[in-house]
Amino acid sequence: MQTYFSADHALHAPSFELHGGAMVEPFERSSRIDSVLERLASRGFEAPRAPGELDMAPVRVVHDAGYLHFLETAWEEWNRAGLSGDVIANANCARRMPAVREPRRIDARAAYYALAADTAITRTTWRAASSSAASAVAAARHVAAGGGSAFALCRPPGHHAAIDMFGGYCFLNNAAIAAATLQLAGANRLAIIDVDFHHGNGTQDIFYACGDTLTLSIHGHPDFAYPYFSGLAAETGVGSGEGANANYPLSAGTTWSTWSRAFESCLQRVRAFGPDALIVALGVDTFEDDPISSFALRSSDYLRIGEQLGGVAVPTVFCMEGGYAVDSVGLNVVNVLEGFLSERAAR
Ligand code: OKP
Ligand code: ZN
Repeated sequence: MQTYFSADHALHAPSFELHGGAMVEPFERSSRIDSVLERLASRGFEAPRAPGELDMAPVRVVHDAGYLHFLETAWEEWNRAGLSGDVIANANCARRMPAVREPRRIDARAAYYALAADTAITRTTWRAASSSAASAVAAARHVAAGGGSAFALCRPPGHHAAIDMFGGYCFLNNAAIAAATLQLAGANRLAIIDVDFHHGNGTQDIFYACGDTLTLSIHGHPDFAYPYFSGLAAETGVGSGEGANANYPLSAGTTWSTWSRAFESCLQRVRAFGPDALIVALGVDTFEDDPISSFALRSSDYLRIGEQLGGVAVPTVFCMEGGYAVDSVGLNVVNVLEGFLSERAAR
């Protein structure tokens, strides 16, 4: 399977993350990617290809224009305003505060566009985020051209990024941008399965009113899991998107026996929907040793995930999302890809 990957991911390296009221080393760090690259190489995968410049056309389909302008210019403006650190929101639009217009001050605009204070924008974050999205575009084009499957080794991740919000370590919604790329190349119906431990709130937001794109997410219940305010099973879509979103919120401690039942239900929905292509938001923070999550999948379970995805038999784009147990991220991700390829080869 062809991997698309940009070394520019390393340009996103904030110096700390606010976690439990303390400043800690960010969990979303560049060594996560090294773990995947090493494992891809040692298991004989094709050498990753660099994606080249990001084509903004599919990005503009997914995200709000004002939001994109903010992402590109936020750090410069923050710096010009004399603010000394990186861009971090210290306010948000909360209950009964009508966010009727984009404010002018850069600190207020950060508050307007942020969904959480867990995500910093540094001087070079835009370059990293756009290179991540470029990998998603390249992988989607590979599949649109008949490649069968491709892996976008995206960093920073994307699934929390909404139409006009960043947070949860995400800036551009790579999986949604892959979907838009496939649609611009002629695909009509798409399915996105999000297996990351956290609810894919951004992807849900982007396609919530869209009946052509089925969005499915298996994740920790918002009672205990980030992002806390979305991901219930009652969220099923609106308007012509009604019925094209499904959430599977599961308990802390979930192991394969429960997780795999939810996954089987997702796969049935995908088959019934009959998409032209499938996009997998591939987070492996469901792993038992993940430092910020609380499911209990084992490394061998990821082989099964891949095999079952391979059984769907539609062109498939994998987009890397979370997974913070750095020593095991590569093994778990590559297990999914190997399981997928072995099932595809058997057909
Ligand atoms: C991104 B992805 C404070 C809690 C914030 C954010 C988790 C984002 C996960 N440290 N945690 O879905 O893997
Ligand atoms: Zn996650």
